[in-house]
Amino acid sequence: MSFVDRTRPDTLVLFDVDGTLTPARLTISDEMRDLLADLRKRVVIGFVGGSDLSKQKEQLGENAVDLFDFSFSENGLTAFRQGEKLPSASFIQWIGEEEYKKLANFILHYIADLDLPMKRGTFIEFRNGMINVSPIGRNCSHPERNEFEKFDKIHNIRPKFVEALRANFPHLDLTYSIGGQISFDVFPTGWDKTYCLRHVKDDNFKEIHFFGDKTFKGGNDYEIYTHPSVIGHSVESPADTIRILKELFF
Ligand code: M1P
Repeated sequence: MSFVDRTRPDTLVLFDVDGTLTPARLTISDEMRDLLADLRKRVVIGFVGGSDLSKQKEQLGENAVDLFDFSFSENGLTAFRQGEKLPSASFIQWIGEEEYKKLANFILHYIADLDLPMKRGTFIEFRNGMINVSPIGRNCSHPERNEFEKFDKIHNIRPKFVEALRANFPHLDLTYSIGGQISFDVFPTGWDKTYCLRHVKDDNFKEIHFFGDKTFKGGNDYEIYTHPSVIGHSVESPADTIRILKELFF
């Protein structure tokens, strides 16, 4: 299916989710939803986030996949084009059970030895295309996640954890990406947000725009933001995204 109903059918605009379309882990505003619906009359739109689809639906709405032409969860390891699921690759198949077991055991031991003000549950979230590691545990409350983020800024819990993983698993070609507030993603090198670009190749877009807030080196938007085929836009907040969209496309 092509995009001939758009005024600019050969332009694709991709958005990061947290900090770009919504505040971190919170829901999309009516203003942003309406603007995207208008934008979709002009160009082709998609989202690409590190989170899995269930979290993205909490933020963008249960019908997230229908509101966008392309939906990319886990950097595009789970992907939809106009509501239809595209083929995906699997982290566990890539790494193998034996290596994964060693990695998971190391992570859980490391967290057991961490002295944090609080710990909750779900320290490793096993996803299709990556694992997500959270020292405090993913099922902490919203105030607890804000508190952990502040604590981490002072004590560098996550950067030190990532260093320990790099030192102990040098033979695994893994990337560790601190994209949110309480966790980091672990995936094979190359399975960053540029992974999603392979799903849009056959559409031969003349322009691909990307909006993200973590566009600095080390941020989880950096690779796609600096990709040679992509026009990158660095934003500070969803309000900033709205401002730039209005300037560029309306
Ligand atoms: O989208 C950015 C990140 O959002 C969440 O991070 P956190 O829970 O730490 O704020 C996670 O879903 C993470 O995988 C994702 O990269």
